[in-house]
Order: sequence, then C-alpha cells, then structure tokens
Amino acid sequence: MARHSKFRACPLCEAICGLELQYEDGRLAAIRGDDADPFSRGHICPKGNAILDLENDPDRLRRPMRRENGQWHEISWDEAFTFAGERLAAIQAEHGAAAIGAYLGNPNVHHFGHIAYLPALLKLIRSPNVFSASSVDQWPHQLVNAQMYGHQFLLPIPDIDHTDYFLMLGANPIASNGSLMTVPDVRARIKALTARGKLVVIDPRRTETAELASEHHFITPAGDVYFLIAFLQALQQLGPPRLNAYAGKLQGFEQAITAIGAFRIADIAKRTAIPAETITRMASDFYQAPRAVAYGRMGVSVQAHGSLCQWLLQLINLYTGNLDKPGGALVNDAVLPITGPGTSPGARGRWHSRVRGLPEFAGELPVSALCEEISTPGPGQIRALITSAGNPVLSTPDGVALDAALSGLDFMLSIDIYINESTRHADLILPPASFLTQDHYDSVFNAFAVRRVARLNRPVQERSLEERADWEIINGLGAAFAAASGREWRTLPPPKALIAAGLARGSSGLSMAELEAAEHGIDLGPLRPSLLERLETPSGCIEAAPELFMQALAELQSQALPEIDAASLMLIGRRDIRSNNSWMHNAPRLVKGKPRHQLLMHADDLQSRHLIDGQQVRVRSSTGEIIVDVKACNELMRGVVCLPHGFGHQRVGLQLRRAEAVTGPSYNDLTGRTALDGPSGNAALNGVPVWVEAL
Ligand SMILES: Nc1nc2c(c(=O)[nH]1)N[C@H]1C(S)=C(S)[C@@H](COP(=O)(O)OP(=O)(O)OC[C@H]3O[C@@H](n4cnc5c(=O)[nH]c(N)nc54)[C@H](O)[C@@H]3O)O[C@H]1N2
Ligand SMILES: Nc1nc2c(c(=O)[nH]1)N[C@H]1C(S)=C(S)[C@@H](COP(=O)(O)OP(=O)(O)OC[C@H]3O[C@@H](n4cnc5c(=O)[nH]c(N)nc54)[C@H](O)[C@@H]3O)O[C@H]1N2
Ligand code: SF4
Ligand SMILES: [Mo]
Repeated sequence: MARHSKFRACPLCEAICGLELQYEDGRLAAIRGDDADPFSRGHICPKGNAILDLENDPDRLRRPMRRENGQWHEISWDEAFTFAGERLAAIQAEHGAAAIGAYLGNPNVHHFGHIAYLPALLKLIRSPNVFSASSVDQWPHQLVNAQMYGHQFLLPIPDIDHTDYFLMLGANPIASNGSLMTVPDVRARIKALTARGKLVVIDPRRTETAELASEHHFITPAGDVYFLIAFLQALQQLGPPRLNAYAGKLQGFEQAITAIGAFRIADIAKRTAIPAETITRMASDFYQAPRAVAYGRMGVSVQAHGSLCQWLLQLINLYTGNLDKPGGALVNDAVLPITGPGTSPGARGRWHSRVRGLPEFAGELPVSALCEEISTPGPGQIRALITSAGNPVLSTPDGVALDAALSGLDFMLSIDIYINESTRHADLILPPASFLTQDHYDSVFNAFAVRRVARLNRPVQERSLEERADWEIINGLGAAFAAASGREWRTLPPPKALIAAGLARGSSGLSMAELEAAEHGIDLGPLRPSLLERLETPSGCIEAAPELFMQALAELQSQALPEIDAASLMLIGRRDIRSNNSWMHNAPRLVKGKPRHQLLMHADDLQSRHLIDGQQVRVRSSTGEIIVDVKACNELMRGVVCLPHGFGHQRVGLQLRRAEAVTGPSYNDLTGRTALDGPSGNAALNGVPVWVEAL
C-alpha cells in the first residue's frame, strides 16, 4: 500500500490548525494534527477529523442542481451559469438594482476562493441589499475598530501567551477554539496563562473555559455594559490613566472618561449580579498587573449593548496602558494586509435599508432587515437572492419568518454544498469542489492570530473534471450575468496570483517561493506594537470618544430599567466542541453519542415551575415558540436558560440524511428582528426573554 502525508490548515474554524492528511493509495485515509506546524503544534479537534466525513458525504453536492416543480435534477455547469445570469439580469432589468439581494455566510471567510472573489461579483451586481453573518456576529468589534482606529480590521487581539491578567467576557474558547483571536491549542495556552497569571471569566454559565479559569463570575445577560462602566469607574478611583505611550496619538480620552465617570448606576449588583466590591477588586488586580488585557466575544457582542461593550473594553485597555503593548492587546501586522490602501475601512450610514431605515455598515445592511426587504412589496423589494455559504434560516433572527419569505422569492441562487434549511428554497445550487483541491491563504484569520504567522496551502488532491472551484464559479456567474445585462466582467485570475499580489502589497519581505516551501506554515514571532503607526482615522489619532458611542451612553443613562416579568427567563446560547454553527450535523463523527440540543436550566428554576429534568417543555418568546427537552444544570445562573443554535433540521425537502435524524429545535425561531445593538445594527441574540412551561 502506498502511503504518504500532505499538510494543510483546517478551514473549519478560526484556529486554522495544521492538519496532517494521510493518504493511502491516493485516498484520504486519516487526519491528524500536524506536529510540525509551529503555531498549532499538533492540535486538532473532532471537527478536523470530521473532514473525512465531509469529503465522503453522499449528501454533498458535486454538480449544479436545479429545482423545477419541486424536483431537483443535475444540469451542466454551462447551463447553470447561463440560467443564473439570465434570470438575475432579467429581474434586475425589470425591477432595478436593489431587486437582487445577497447573503454571505460564515464559511466564505474561511476560503480564499470565496472571500477574495465575491466582492467583484457584488460590485458587478451593484445592489444596496448585501447582508452577511457579520451582523449576527462581530459587527460591534468592526464598528468600534473603524470609529476608534479608522479601520474595521485594526483589531486589537489579546496577547494571550504573554499577558499576566486576562479578563474575558462572553467567550468560551475551550468550545469555540477562539474567535477574533486565532488561537490554536487554546487549552495549553490557557494552562500556561493560569500558571503564570490569571484568567478571569465573566459569563452567565460556568463554561468549559470558566472551569479552567482562575476566577469565574456569573453575570446577568446583557448586564456587561454596567459591569464595564463600573470597572472603568473603579479604575478612576485607583489611579491615573497610563497614557504616556499614546502621547500625541490620542483624542477624546478625557471626554469619554468624564462621561463614564458621571454615569450613575442605581444598583450595580442588581443589574449585573456582581457586587460592587468584587468589581473594584478585579479592577485593582487588573490595574496592578504588569501586563493585562480585557476581551469580549459573542456573549458581549451579540446582545443589546454590543458596541458599547466593545468600546468600553478598548477604554479599559487604554486606561491601563495595555493597548498596543506586549502582553496587552495588539494588532497583527499580517503578511497579506487586510488594512491600509485599497481595503474597506468600515464606513457607516452611506445608505439605509428601505423598510426600516437601518444604516449600512461596511457595505452591508443588518441581516435582521433581510426578511422584511424580501416580503414588503414596493419599489426596491428584493425579488432574487444569492446566498453564498450561508444558512440564514437557522442562523439569523426569526428564522420562521425568513423561511417563509424565501419561499416567495422569484429566484434564489445558492453557492453551497448541501440542500439544507435555506438552500431548499433555491432554484439553483452551485457547489464548489473540496477545499483540498485548491490553493488557499487564510487572509483573515492569519491577520487575527495571536502570533505573526503565514501559510500558503497548496492543493493536496486532484479535482475531478465535473467539479468547479469556488473562484471558478464566481467567474462563471460574473461572466454570465455581465453577458446577459450588457455589462463587463474581467475574469479574475486564480488564487495564487491574487495571493502573490496580496503578499506584494505587504511589507513582510516574504516571497511566494518561501511561502510555498513552508508546507507547515511560517511563524514570524509574537505580536508587536504597530497600531499607533497604522491608525487610519482622519485625525491620525485614536478616537476615544466617537460621537456614536457617546450618544449611546447618554441614551443608556436615560433608559429606565426594562420591566422584567418575574416569570420570564433570559435565554443565552452555547457552542459545543462538536458543532459548527448549523451545518455539520451531517457528519457521523460529530453527532454520535449523547444528545447536545437540550435547554439547560438551573434545578431551582425547574422546581419553581414544577418541571423535571429531561421532560419536554414549551419555550415561548415574543417572536415564536419551540418545543425542547430540558436538562437540569447548576453550572448556569438562576433565571437564565441556555440553548445551542444551529439545530432545527426537521423540515421538508432537505437532503441531509444524517442531520435530519438529529433532534433539537432552532434557537432562532425564538429571536426577534427588532432586538438590535443600536449603533451597529448587530442582532441581539443573547439575553432574550423567554417563558418556559410544561408541554
Ligand atoms: N442564536 C444564535 N444564532 C447565531 C449564532 C449564535 O451564537 N446564536 N452565531 C452566529 C454566528 S457567530 C455566525 S458566524 C452565523 C453563521 O451563519 P451562517 O454562515 O449563515 O450559517 P452556517 O451554519 O455557518 O452555514 C454555512 C453554510 O455554508 C455551507 N458551506 C459549508 N462549507 C462550504 C463551502 O466550502 N462553500 C460553500 N459555498 N458553502 C459551504 C453550508 O452548507 C451552510 O449552508 O450564525 C449566527 N447565528
Ligand atoms: N465548536 C464550535 N466552535 C465554533 C463555532 C461553533 O459553532 N462550534 N462557531 C465559530 C464562530 S462562527 C464563532 S463567531 C465563534 C464564537 O466564539 P465564542 O464567542 O468564544 O463562543 P460562544 O460559545 O458563543 O461564547 C459565548 C459565551 O458568551 C456567554 N454569554 C451569553 N450571553 C452573555 C452575556 O450577556 N454576557 C456575558 N458576559 N456572556 C454571555 C455564553 O454563555 C458563552 O459562554 O466560535 C467559532 N467556533
Ligand atoms: S480547532 Fe478549528 S481549525 Fe482546529 S481542527 Fe478544530 S475546527 Fe479545525
Ligand atoms: Mo461567527
């Protein structure tokens, strides 16, 4: 038997672990963590192994599928491109540019052949109706970066390997493998951190990460904004800000800190469930630590005060002199730059959504507005939708309404590998070939990594003649739409050419030949200060008091405490190491074993409702209701219930034989389209009031 190994980074999450792909007689036979990868050091999670399932999945599409009279059948690539181009052009000719909408999902970011090519297609289509998973995820981070540092991707990353005190809010990297902090083998890094210093986790659930932490504090969902204000107020009591390093490069700091200092919080312990003394003690530990960093992720971004939370976190790092400092928060100077000339800095409000008037950000509208833009008649209504690597029916708010809206479209085109909850509504699905057959450079997650790393991934398998690469599909669509609409499409070159162009724009000095020779990736060392030289604000300074956030702070001060129905509970999400948002439940390796869909609830909350562990319950929100098994869990705060997203595969017309057998309802059947973080328009999916009762 002929055996050999090939090496690539895993594209399934932000950790970009190096994989050793073992081939036997030309067939992919086993996958291991690549011990020679200097960054991931042999780490792999169950999803990395499940690439074997993805590659062999009989439900995975390999050729274009067209749906006619409710039946799917294969068509040729040429027929598919022509059909798509003509339908899209006809709809736009009749109804105007806005009549085509687009929704881009999470995996786009993980494939160079998607992310580097889609912008040209969107530019050709010229529609204001572009949406993505970013507005159910990290928009608050991007907006804060854009407003304070002048570019949405000037993202300060926790220097986890060198910090002495890590304050972590609403993140669970042990399950998620890290986010907006590319951090493979995070468990080992956390263990080193807690041996050297402290990890403090603030989360309504005692998570897998909290278990490893030096301290964990429960917090009332969406109470973080008050916690962070109180934390900054405590810092002000402890001593002066340490701003020497930012001299001449900082504006508005006094103004921001004065406003925060004047903010009156009636009863901090009631709003956050954390006593004032505890916050003061934490602030003191943070202030005294030689190197400290504050960081918050999904739990503080995808909630009602996401932007304020992200802004306050930046101010904490600034106040204590930890911004742009080793062991604090540092911006990665990536080998393939995603900031600087020719990139999109993150403008806001250049146009607004038609129905609700929500502002655009970074060229997109909040996905919470997608449903009404499809279902509300009138000029500018979306009549055709393109989805690329997205499953908005399960991933975005009010999935039930969106599901119905998608069925009313005149035309839907999906670039996807499955017939799932969203793509079942498509008229045409174009499936890209396996990533293993394509050149890839992870332009985004190398740039968010906790070390300066670089990696070119070469194809390790041949693509069959009937398959098309992702970038070829985009070229095919661009050419066909241009031909049908009388516009021009310049064929984009293959990934290697674009990667080389990106490399040339950067200042790493690395050549393509060096990248190509390093099959395990290249480590260029730890993060280092670069933010101050790279600020892209018009003033050239850090803007500590952007009007948007000062305004939001003033509005928060004038808001009365929301009326809370004592019978309600607050719903929050979770991730499991074997999940990948909504789309990997068809992989046998990931769904075997115990069920993972249950609603977690504290035993006291069960008891007070006369419910018992394991029974089925009805969960109602102001948007909808679901039926789910409840599970007692005393790792959860009282008054909070916890449900994973990405379930809900029991629908007609899916082609996901394994996933359909995985029970569990969709979280987003409960979330509403009007619950938003004001400044960004990001959805507030955590901290949703719900009522739970026996079935
Ligand atoms: N309630 C709640 N909702 C959430 C979240 C939450 O925490 N709670 N998390 C949010 C977050 S952070 C995110 S990022 C979003 C994700 O939202 P989405 O991106 O909309 O959803 P995914 O489940 O990632 O779906 C990915 C889609 O891409 C397809 N796909 C997989 N690989 C490829 C590929 O290589 N090429 C192509 N073309 N298609 C591919 C899959 O079949 C699937 O249809 O969900 C959000 N929704
Ligand atoms: N295994 C796995 N890994 C993944 C994914 C996956 O689906 N499965 N998805 C990937 C994606 S797209 C992303 S964006 C990342 C997300 O990565 P993370 O943000 O690290 O992941 P989450 O598990 O969503 O962590 C959010 C935490 O916030 C807590 N939380 C909820 N509400 C609040 C609140 O109001 N305040 C505070 N302080 N905490 C709160 C939750 O209890 C939870 O522990 O994970 C990525 N990695
Ligand atoms: S942690 Fe992420 S990158 Fe690493 S093997 Fe798992 S899914 Fe892939
Ligand atoms: Mo995400």
